[in-house]
Amino acid sequence: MSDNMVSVDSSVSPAEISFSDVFNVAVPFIDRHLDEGRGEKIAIRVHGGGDVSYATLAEHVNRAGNALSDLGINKGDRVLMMVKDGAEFFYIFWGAIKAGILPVPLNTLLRAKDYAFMIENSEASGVIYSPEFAAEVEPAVEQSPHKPKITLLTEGEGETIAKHMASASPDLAPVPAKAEDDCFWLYSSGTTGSPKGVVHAHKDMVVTSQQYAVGVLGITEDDICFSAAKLFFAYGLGNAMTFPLWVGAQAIFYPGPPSPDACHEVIEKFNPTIFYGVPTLYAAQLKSMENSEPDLSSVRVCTSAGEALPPDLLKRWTDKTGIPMLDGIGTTEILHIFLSNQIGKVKPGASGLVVPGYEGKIVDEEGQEVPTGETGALMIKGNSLLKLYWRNPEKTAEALRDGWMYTGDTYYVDEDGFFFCCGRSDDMLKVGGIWVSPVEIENKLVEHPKVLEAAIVGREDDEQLTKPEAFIVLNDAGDAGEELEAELLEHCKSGLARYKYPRWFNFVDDLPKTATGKIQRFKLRSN
Ligand code: 3UK
Repeated sequence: MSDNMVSVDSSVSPAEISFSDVFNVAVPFIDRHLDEGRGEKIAIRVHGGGDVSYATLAEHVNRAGNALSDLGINKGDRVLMMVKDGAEFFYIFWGAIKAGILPVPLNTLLRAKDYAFMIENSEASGVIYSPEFAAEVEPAVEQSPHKPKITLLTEGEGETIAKHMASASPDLAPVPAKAEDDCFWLYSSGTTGSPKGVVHAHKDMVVTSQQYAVGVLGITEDDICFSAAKLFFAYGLGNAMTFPLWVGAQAIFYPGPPSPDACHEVIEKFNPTIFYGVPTLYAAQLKSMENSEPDLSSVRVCTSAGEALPPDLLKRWTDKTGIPMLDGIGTTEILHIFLSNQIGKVKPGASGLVVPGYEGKIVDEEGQEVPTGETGALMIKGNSLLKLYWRNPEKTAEALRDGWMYTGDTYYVDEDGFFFCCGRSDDMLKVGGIWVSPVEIENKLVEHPKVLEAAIVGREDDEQLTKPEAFIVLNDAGDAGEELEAELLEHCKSGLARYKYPRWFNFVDDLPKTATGKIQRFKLRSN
């Protein structure tokens, strides 16, 4: 095989994927489309913005890669991206990879404190951010003891990557790499402790695209992809970037918050064929459709991930729209979905079957596989697992066990091979598909002068979707009441990412604890 090639043998199931010895993944995802005659085809359409062809995409990727190198960013360096959905995200992400630099897309809903940690932890050489996020990114760069070589806006006034790209060369040879080499990072959070840098290799995006997008969704170059989940989530990154680029399809972007009405407007305007959402959004879309009748007929399939899809929500969605919805579970560490329902093979309440190419098993505390129908820890094997958590050998060893990934999810598998989710084995919550650590909200609450202790647990709302509930011990029980609730709500919202606040408050006399003083959150859960 010549350099930078990947070959897929689909005559066998699961398809066999092999890589050339020299392999930079930017070539098959970006440059290949020019060789295959897609230069004029529109790759990216942005609501309220323009269209970008595959030829323009390839040129801007080269310019971005050159601009980063010209600015003194070296091979292997990390560049943090707090970048909104749109073409610039593609340019920076792929330009970095083509130049051998590691892009690290970050959740754009985070706060300065979170970014300061990530700048320091990754020892980032560069920080590139959309103007919309300046208020959190700029103080983070100030606060961090580690100073990136460059801090650049994507566009607008002042020093921007766009200006550097304009004067950079439009030609860039891919930096030689290997399929197993570090390619990009994402950050993942845990119950306690700080977020962990998840290191992915060049091959991983090929594996997820081929195994899930082609294997399960049957994606082709005629598809048009629209993901309500943003590009900085592993879910969105696959949905709207790697999957369409893998087959030469088209992606649609809406740069703002994905409200139900905004999603409906985008679907009516751009006619996507695949829509990727999360249960919380689907529930809100159904609510909005009580008063409106959006035309969703372009969509041939929608996917649900990030949190479990309640069977009732699935039923109401299919009754109302007739569009098949596939629940599937993925993780940042495995990069995308590894258990999924399939078109024509859906069991309500199940996360689905193992995606061909992965292996799944349920084990007990000793690591022994349990019989069908019994609950245990979900373990996954496959070719897109993280290489390691950056500078965290303990967590890496906990997660990767003899080539299997310990997901932290509790599951059972039925006689037909469908996997059913029974919750997390830690106290982490998924709220609207996004990680929420109970400890982080608890710590914030305890910062309030009237709060002595706090515990956060997940509680299902009337749509069976998990939201945070607070149990609070006050210094002075007499302060309890609606006024204090409002104050604590504001306190959380002002210091934490916007989605990390309790939806219910309970003032209690004490919290259940172990002999060693650890809060027993499971005793507070009502479901
Ligand atoms: C939970 C689910 C039940 C589960 C993700 C699609 O969510 C993604 O990645 P994260 O790292 O979170 C992973 C955790 O989220 N989860 C995700 N999907 C489901 N639980 N049913 C589901 N369908 O606890 C898992 O361990 O944020 C989703 C594709 C790529 C992803 N990274």
